[in-house]
Formats: sequence, C-alpha cells, structure tokens
Amino acid sequence: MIGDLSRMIITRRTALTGVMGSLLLAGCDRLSASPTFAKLLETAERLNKTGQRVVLSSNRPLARVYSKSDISLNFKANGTVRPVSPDYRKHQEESFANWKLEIGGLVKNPLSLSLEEIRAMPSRTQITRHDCVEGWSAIGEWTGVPLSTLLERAELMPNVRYILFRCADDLTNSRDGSGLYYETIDLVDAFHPQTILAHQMNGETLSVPHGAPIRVRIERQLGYKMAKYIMRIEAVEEFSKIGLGRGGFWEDRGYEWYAGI
Ligand SMILES: Nc1nc2c(c(=O)[nH]1)N[C@H]1C(S)=C(S)[C@@H](COP(=O)(O)O)O[C@H]1N2
Ligand SMILES: [Mo]
Repeated sequence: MIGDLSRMIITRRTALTGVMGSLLLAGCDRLSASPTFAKLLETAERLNKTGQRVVLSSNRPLARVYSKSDISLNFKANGTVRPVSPDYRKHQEESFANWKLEIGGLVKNPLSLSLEEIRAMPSRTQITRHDCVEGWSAIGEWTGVPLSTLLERAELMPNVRYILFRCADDLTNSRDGSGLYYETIDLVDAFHPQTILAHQMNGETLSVPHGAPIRVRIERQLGYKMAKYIMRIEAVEEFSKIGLGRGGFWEDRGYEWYAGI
C-alpha cells in the first residue's frame, strides 16, 4: 500500500513539474504535502460518517513559520492591486465600515459579518513564506480568524466538498480573461489550522494592494489560491458550473487546481 502510494505520488509529482516548474518540486517532499495523499484523505473523509473529524484530526503538517527578522522589507503585491468596481470603491472610501462578509451556500446557518465583528474574533498570527507561481517569494506576518471557526459556526451540510471564495476584482481589464477572481479549496485546506482570513499584515490593517478588507492565507498552497478582496464565501459540492468550471480564476486559464507546496 505504501509502495503504491509513493509510486502514485512520484507520478503525480512528475506530472505537476511539467506544468509548474521547479517550485513545486522544491517544496513537495513530504507525503502529506502531495496531491495524491490529500485526495486519499478526501476520499477517506467522504467514506467516513464522521468525516469532519477526519479532516480536523488529519494532522496535516504546518507550513514552516519564520521569525520577525525574516519578514521581507518589500513584499510584492501581485495580480489586482486596486479593484475598480464601483461597489468596492465605495467600501474602500468608507473604510469598509458597511462591508459585510457573507458566508452561505450549503450551510445550515448562513452568516453575515462586519469587519468589526471579524476583527473582534479570536485570531491567529503567523509569519510565513508566500510563493508565487511566477517565481518570486516573500515572507510576511499575517493575522486573521481561522477559517475553521467561521465554517463551524456556519455548519456545513454533509455534502459539502469545497469552499469557494468570491472576490471583488474583475481581471477583464488587465488580462485576457473574463470574469471575477474566485478560488476553491478542499476541506483539508479549509480546516487546516494555518488557514486564516487575514485582516492584518505585518501588524497593520491589511492594505488594498494586499487584499483589503480580507484575504485568505492557505499556507501550504501557491499564491494564486490565496484570494484577496473576498466578498463572499460559499460551501459547495462541486465547481463545474462556477466560472469556466475548473475551480478558480487561474485554473480556468490552465493552472493546476491543487497547488500544494
Ligand atoms: N482577488 C484576487 N486574489 C488574488 C490575486 C488577484 O489578482 N485577485 N492574485 C493572486 C496571486 S497570483 C498572488 S501571487 C497573490 C498575491 O498576493 P499579494 O498581492 O499580497 O502579494 O494573490 C493571489 N490572490
Ligand atoms: Mo501568484
């Protein structure tokens, strides 16, 4: 079984390398970081009646954390750095005082939370390295509410398989594509202890270039999974009818859905 597993992982790694370059290989050296292993966990989770417990106790290793002195002086802002939609601009002018984070979809208890309410919730702070598929990295300190806290409050229905982030920015103007930025992650990543909805970076209120008012940190994934300008979170069973159907803005344009490192 272990032999089969490592063979599958090696095959998968080889396949990924072609698509994403050496970045993935550099970091993908642990069993549990491998896409195959995550898929197995997911399957086990679906087969198991106490699925949530498997996700919660899956003990997925933490991403490496750094110290204050490692924080990059210059953390590049990438992709959208200033959403232009009238709705977003209005929220920005009001310092997001009237902005609400909606959490809905397949949940028993939909939530609508103000930034003030989110800031008042117990938070977690971590210093981690961000790796962009374009080949740059930067270390920053992030503070935010664990996504698991909010998902537990919202109470996922049993058929939920992915968490969807809908963002405020439309890359139509700057890129080839059409449509709003969005991303999906599986429940293993959603309930990972380092997955947080960050509202602070390096000890300060999250700036617009880095995703104000809220951006997600998923520390074992590449940068493009970490949606900025989050307006709405949905629990979904599948993503084939969202966007172009591949689970995210960049996935719709050819990137791998599983960008684990
Ligand atoms: N809404 C939104 N989220 C996004 C992007 C974007 O363009 N729009 N770019 C992604 C990419 S490719 C990266 S590397 C990171 C960049 O985050 P940063 O601007 O804080 O460096 O955000 C990701 N999340
Ligand atoms: Mo990126």
